[in-house]
Amino acid sequence: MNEKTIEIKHKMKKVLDKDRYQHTLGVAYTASCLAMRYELDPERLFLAGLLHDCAKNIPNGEKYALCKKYKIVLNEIEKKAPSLVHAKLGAYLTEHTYGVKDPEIINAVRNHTTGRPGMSLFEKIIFTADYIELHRDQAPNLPEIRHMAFTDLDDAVRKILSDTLDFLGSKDRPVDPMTKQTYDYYMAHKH
Ligand code: DGI
Ligand code: FE
Ligand code: FE
Repeated sequence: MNEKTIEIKHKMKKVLDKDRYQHTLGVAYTASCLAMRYELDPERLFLAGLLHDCAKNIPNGEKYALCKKYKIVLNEIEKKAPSLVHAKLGAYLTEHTYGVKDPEIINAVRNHTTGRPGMSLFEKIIFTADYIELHRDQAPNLPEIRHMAFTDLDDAVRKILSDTLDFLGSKDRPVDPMTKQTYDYYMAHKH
């Protein structure tokens, strides 16, 4: 691993709590395995996995203050649901605080929570690795989705989105329009 990756790993250990850091390592290793499967650069995916939740442990009030300071535009749902904000804020910090200029990495961090229609392979790997890594144990259908991730990544993305929409519905949480648009896109683009 190159110096930059090791430096970012040390920084994430400092800014994340214990469980979040373990999840982060899980995403990094899972994303690098998926990169091997789909013939992308495993270390680049490892670095994206390390950074994907870099803004997660910032207190909610501070998250919103930082978005204002950095002129990050939030939609109406993001303004009300703090759990969504770490994605866009994390993309900004990836570039400007952690100095990672690789646009694929920045994009993958930005879109890792809601996905987006027409994700790149790189983005789909981070989106999926976040959901299936080893420390995840609450989501339904994990064995099936873990298998799909290595056989048909788009099927995995579809199942993650439909299970996420079911989960949000069951909790009466507002759905980000991007989550719904991503779901509609992948349902309309089956192979
Ligand atoms: O940051 P992680 O916990 O690793 O995972 P994540 O970035 O996928 O964030 C998951 C959280 O985001 C989870 O609490 C569900 C929530 N979420 C995902 N899509 C939506 C959403 N919350 C709302 N309100 N609306 C969404 O569309
Ligand atoms: Fe996240
Ligand atoms: Fe995550």
